Amino acid sequence: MRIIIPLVLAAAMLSSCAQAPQSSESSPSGGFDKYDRNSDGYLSPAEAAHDKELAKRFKRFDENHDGKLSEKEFDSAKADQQKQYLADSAITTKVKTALLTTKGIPSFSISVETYEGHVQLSGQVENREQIAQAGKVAAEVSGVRSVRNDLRVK
Ligand SMILES: [Ca+2]
Ligand SMILES: [Ca+2]
Repeated sequence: MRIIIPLVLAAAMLSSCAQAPQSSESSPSGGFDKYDRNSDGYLSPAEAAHDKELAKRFKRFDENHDGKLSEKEFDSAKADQQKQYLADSAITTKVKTALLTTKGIPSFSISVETYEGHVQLSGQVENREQIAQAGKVAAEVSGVRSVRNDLRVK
């Protein structure tokens, strides 16, 4: 019994460790300590580099231009990332709805992805007219900045 209990504990710890990255990614802000590897209270460009979204926002959110992100600057960058993610999700939903409510488009065969307002359509449809029409419908949705139409005829 003495052996079994620590094993169960170890298994529980392992499974909670495995879940940790997932839960921290879904939180809108926070996780600063995870990024601040040398624990100096700031993020250097190198520390931010492994997170593509954070690296992209580094300069814009370094408000005092000291070449590093404070926790407050980091929180602003993460909040902006979350805002962008929600805006993109809303656009994806609107495009899907527009496709669904347009007659003659096999909307269930079309997958929609949005990144910073740029929409990508992919999947297989029956003919070239459907490809053109789906692209047109997507482009007309508000908030869409561009459409990459990767639809193919079956
Ligand atoms: Ca640091
Ligand atoms: Ca700064």
